[in-house]
Amino acid sequence: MVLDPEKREIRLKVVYYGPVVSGKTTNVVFISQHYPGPKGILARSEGLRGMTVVFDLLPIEVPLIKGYRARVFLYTVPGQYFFKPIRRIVLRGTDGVVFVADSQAGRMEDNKRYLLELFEGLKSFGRIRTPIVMQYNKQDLPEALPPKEIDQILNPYRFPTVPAVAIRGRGVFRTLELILKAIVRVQIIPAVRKAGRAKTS
Ligand SMILES: Nc1nc2c(ncn2[C@@H]2O[C@H](COP(=O)(O)OP(=O)(O)OP(=O)(O)O)[C@@H](O)[C@H]2O)c(=O)[nH]1
Ligand SMILES: [Mg+2]
Repeated sequence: MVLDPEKREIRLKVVYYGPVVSGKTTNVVFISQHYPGPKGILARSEGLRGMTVVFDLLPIEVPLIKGYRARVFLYTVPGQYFFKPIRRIVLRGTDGVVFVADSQAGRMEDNKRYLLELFEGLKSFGRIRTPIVMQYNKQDLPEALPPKEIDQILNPYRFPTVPAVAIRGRGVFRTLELILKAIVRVQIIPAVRKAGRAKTS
């Protein structure tokens, strides 16, 4: 996070993380098409069958806190396994993570593996306390497990969860709202207070 008290500006990074074809890009595409506030252009790096090869990036402006202009940079990681080093690089400096899990029963091992990889990545940057929101995507598919069952498998940590059908936009903005709220609570409010104290002392 960058907080500039002179310009009254905050810059944040949110990363959509998760296994291959879980729907990370679909989330960001939906936001780019339907977000009503100010937004930039979605930059996509599309490879074979639409799979991400480096990252996607969408900048949006969100009224997060009074008196500050908050610019939020939404990134997705490439989910194909061999892009692990790229996922690590994209994760650097993130203020919050949306973990997009694929709800289908057969994808639980993959979800677990990527969640552990995410923890490993955050740990390597000393950021293990980064806020995380779990999105259980593809709830429309016949093989999808109900959110409560997925919680038992993936979420003993009790991160906030959102069931979703990203392809139809279901759950997409709710997920974004939850991760931004968590970032405001954990990072922005303390940082704004600190900046205020620095000014008055
Ligand atoms: N049925 C269904 N399909 C979905 C849903 N969300 C995404 N998809 C489809 O799943 C496929 C992969 O979606 P992407 O958003 O490209 O997945 P990704 O996580 O960005 O994949 P990588 O970039 O390879 O990591 C696409 O064909 C999407 O249309 C959903 O909620 N339900
Ligand atoms: Mg993608």
